Amino acid sequence: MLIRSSPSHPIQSSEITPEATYADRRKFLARMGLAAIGLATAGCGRAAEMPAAKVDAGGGLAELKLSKQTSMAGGETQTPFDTVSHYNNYYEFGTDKSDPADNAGTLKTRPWSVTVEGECEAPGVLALDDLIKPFALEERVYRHRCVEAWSIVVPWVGVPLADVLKRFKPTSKAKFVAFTTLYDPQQMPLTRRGVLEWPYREGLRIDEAMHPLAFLSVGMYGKVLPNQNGAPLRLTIPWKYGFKSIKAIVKIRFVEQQPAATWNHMAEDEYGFYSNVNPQVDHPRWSQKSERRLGELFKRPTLMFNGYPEVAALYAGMDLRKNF
Ligand SMILES: Nc1nc2c(c(=O)[nH]1)N[C@H]1C(S)=C(S)[C@@H](COP(=O)(O)O)O[C@H]1N2
Ligand SMILES: [Mo]
Repeated sequence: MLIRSSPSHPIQSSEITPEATYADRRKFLARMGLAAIGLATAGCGRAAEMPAAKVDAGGGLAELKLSKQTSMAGGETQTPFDTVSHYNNYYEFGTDKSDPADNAGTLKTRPWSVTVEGECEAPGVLALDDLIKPFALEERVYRHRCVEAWSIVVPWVGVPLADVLKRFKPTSKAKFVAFTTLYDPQQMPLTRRGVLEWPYREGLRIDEAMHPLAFLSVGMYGKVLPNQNGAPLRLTIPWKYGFKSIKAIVKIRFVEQQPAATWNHMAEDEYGFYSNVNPQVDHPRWSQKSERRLGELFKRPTLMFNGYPEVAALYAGMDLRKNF
């Protein structure tokens, strides 16, 4: 997911295909103008400080107690923890794959609170602990595929997104759910370079968000998430390209209209709102037919919905070539 951040930050080389080198530079610069406005007004989205969460009581990489473990990656070999925690996309902490592991230590993940608002009967600002505690933590081994055509298999720890969302009693007007990452230039100094529109935003249609596979992760490999993987709370949507799985969530908003999502908003011709993994729809600049599992030499064919056909019913009647 490499992009041209400014004339002084040329495209950086990477072993995989860059996710977003903008073909239309003028369009991109216009977008950066919008990003500058975002910078000026940022900070408002930050939730108030709440008591410390206890999911990571040991501090750092504490062990998590699991209620159940489910392999949902067809028994495929898990990618080593070291790979998953040192090959990341998290542009708030730099655009090289090794940057987040090097730089995300400045993110303060405790205390942490999440604001839930919009079209729901029970909005609120909850400490992470209060948001997650009512539910038994489970482990889900999921395939995870980046739009850049690399993939990993990860044992995530967390709770079904639907369980968490239902507590807030979304109304019939809640057609979509919008998610926002923390935006704090003190903790994320590299965001001052621009690169993306901050805060990072993503969205799901409500039925996608309520699908049993949609997951909110607080850990991986039995431990609390490393900062670079989205601590303390991130989405894990296994049938969609990785950029839908937003990290460091501070706000969840139920909305009536399709919300803006960062990559889709910056380059809608390259990153659709739905972004279901679909080997039949190439990215305008590279094929999506195959992918490289990190650590493996040869590419493998990419599977429709990333190998999760149970989500197909969500898209019945939709043209998935247009709604890519
Ligand atoms: N806030 C935020 N969330 C983000 C990103 C980001 O840059 N910022 N990158 C996305 C992309 S492109 C991918 S592929 C996944 C990577 O998750 P991982 O580093 O845990 O593998 O995070 C997604 N979530
Ligand atoms: Mo990605």
